Amino acid sequence: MENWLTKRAKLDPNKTALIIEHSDFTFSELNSTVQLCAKKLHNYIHQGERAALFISNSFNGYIAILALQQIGAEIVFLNSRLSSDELQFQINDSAAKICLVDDSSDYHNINSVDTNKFLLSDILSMKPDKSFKPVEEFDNDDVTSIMYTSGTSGRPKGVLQTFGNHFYSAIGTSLNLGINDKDSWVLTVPLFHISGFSIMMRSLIYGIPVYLITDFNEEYINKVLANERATIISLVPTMLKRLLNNLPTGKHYNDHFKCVFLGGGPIDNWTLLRCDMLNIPVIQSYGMTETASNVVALNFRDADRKVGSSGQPLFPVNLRISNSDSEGVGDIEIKAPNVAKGYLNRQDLFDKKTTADGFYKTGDIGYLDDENFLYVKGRKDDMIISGGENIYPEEIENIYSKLSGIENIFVIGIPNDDWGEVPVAYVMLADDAYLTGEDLIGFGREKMAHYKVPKEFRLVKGVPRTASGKVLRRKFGDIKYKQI
Ligand code: S0N
Ligand code: AMP
Ligand code: MG
Ligand code: MG
Repeated sequence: MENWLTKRAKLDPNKTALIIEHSDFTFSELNSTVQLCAKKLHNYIHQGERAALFISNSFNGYIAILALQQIGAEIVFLNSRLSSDELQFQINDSAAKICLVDDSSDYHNINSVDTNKFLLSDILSMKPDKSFKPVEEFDNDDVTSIMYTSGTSGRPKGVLQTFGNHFYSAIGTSLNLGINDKDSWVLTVPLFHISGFSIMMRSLIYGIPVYLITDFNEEYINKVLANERATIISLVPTMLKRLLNNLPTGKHYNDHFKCVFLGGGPIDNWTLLRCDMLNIPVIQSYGMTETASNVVALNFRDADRKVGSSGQPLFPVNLRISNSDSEGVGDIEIKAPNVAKGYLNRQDLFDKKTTADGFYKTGDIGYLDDENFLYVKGRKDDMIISGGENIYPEEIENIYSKLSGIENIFVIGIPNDDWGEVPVAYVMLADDAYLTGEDLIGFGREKMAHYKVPKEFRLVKGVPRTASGKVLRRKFGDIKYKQI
């Protein structure tokens, strides 16, 4: 396909592409700004090389992403909440040639990472490489973005997302939502997650404006939704609840507002009911980093009738339930052109998650009703979702087991009103050890993203196990413990 940005700038030069606070940019202006940035970046990074990005949802971050695509460099998206160790692993694993750092983000943790770092503001004041030419084509099979995701064993893996993945994802989404040229999308989910980056790609593919929100501030976002001509906003459940709790009484969103596009984790029926009472349409969706955003979503016709369902598989998506029990509940498997190419350096692990007939095994459990609507029931593994961020107990346990004084530690998720779930730890200390909760929290905050640090440490003598010794995390509710 022709380069999406230059193509869109030709098709809709004068249409608004990006709105950020009080400034807006047409596709033609966006294109010129991006091309200039690409010329400057081209002094350091070339086609086929990899650049890591440590950015917040800023204007410079947005431009840098698009500029790297113009160069034909692969973008390694770093989650800005990660610890230095976690960032260092991803920089090394991806062999990123440079790391671009946003001035407006809190770059404390990236500072101590050993890599070839550049502040975006410094790049922007550099001399352009006049010989630079943008890539002519975005090839369906070319990787454009890499996003790391954890798992039950080992270190996080870089998910390889191609232009084709993003294209089919955008097409499936628009066929479902019925996007037209009057639509616009509010981008407040992080750009470094597929929830956020996919909105940028949709903007180019559909030719619609993005309202870029730099910081998640519920009051400000409610004002944008009330006063601007914004039609869609992507949110995770935690964000939606915060918006509802800050909605001025009786205040509705603007007349053109179509829906909250909700994803990233399960939502409770009470919140959906509140939205219904407030006349805020919610379109639930289901998707993941490995499928370059949603693969299943509700539609406007059925949203009220199918409360609790994530919707039907999108047009390009083939979804099936395998190994189902007598109630039809089983493993959710997906075959679609938006399923990622694989895991960087760990194709073996991706292959293990792919069936012989080419379906991706999501690790999620659910069922399809008689009208093919999906109900997600949970996960096969013990993954915890806190505010849209995934936490793997095994990862936390591995880090803590290296702390002297800890004999054994197990992490589980417990329900939490704000975050959906939060991690708590069950700890067995060595005989002569003395560790306070503060020590344990302090250790965790150094080593891992703060959202992964258990909210509570519960001192126990042992944990429930099966006869064969397998830990029964689902029985932890019965254990007597002392909080430390
Ligand atoms: C909810 C958010 C905004 C909360 O962040 P906030 O309030 O801005 O935090 P900070 O001010 O930075 O920090 C304050 C304290 O809060 C801690 N903290 C931050 N986040 C979390 C968290 N998630 N859990 C627990 N604690 C958290 C900070 O650590 C800090 O504490 P201290 O001071 O102690 O450090 C933020 O978490 C957020 O942006 N969440 C959303 C993430 C997200 O987008 N996830 C989705 C990932 N999945 C996908 O992308 C696939 C699905 C998908 O594509 C999709 C998803 C949603 C909608 C649409 C789609 C789609 O298909 O298109
Ligand atoms: P990530 O790869 O970080 O985007 O996480 C994707 C995971 O979030 C999925 O595999 C599911 O476990 C979970 N998830 C996404 N959407 C939903 C949903 N609608 N209901 C329940 N869980 C969801
Ligand atoms: Mg904040
Ligand atoms: Mg996640």
